[in-house]
Amino acid sequence: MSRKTWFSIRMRSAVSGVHISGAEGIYDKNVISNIVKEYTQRALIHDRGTADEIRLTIEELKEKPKHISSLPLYTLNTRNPETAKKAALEILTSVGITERAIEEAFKALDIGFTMRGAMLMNIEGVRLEPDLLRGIRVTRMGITDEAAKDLASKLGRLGLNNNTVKEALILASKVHKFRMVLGEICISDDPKYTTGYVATRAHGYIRLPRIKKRGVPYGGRAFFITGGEVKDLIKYLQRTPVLIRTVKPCIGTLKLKDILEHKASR
Ligand code: PML
Repeated sequence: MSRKTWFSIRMRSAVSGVHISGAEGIYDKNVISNIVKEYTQRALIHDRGTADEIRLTIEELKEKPKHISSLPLYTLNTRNPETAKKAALEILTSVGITERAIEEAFKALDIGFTMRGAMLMNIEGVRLEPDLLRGIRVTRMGITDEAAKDLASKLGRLGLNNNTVKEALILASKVHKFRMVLGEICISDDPKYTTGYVATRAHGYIRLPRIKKRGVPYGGRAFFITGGEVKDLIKYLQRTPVLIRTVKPCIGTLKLKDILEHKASR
């Protein structure tokens, strides 16, 4: 029996050199042309503008994707950037990340431009990625068709069945499968999208509405890491193909105390 061939399809679009949208997934060969059409449309009709440059990469995977489950998803009812930051501090310090590191991450995310990839920080806030301007871009992740249906239905019940939430959850689920990663904070660079998230393996993916003010055109991601070889982590984030096959619960709004008391079982 021949082995199934998977393709990683990645899209990045820009207007006048400024990034406006991106998408990626792992797909069967038969659907490549449909996905190319879908991603191209997405770049052309993005509400941040019509792309004048669309880069598509279609690459056969030489390695069989690892199957993983998604992080469970929750939403906190944070009312403004201050309460969102306070929640992020409480959640991330509860897994051993220092306040200093979290403050450093918030400062770097508010510096006024968006890096192409994520920052890697140790739990004291020291940056560890080799290129401090580009960061580390997580790639080669996707979701099986069956899990995608399940995720769409779970998110649909919460009114959250959109590409932004799905793709961020898939990315975070890949990242947190690697034991060196203790936590993550993410703020969208879309000026109209004000919900960010923090994630840990212990708590899951926790959405933080109103983490930034409307109109702010930058954001980014920071991964807090501990122990192990940074180069192994970078190789995993950039090159190891991962497919979500099981979808953990997606729950509506919870209180911070519920999140802190109830750690996810993975
Ligand atoms: C991004 O642009 O990749 C960040 C998306 C954050 C999504 C947060 C959410 O609504 O769950």
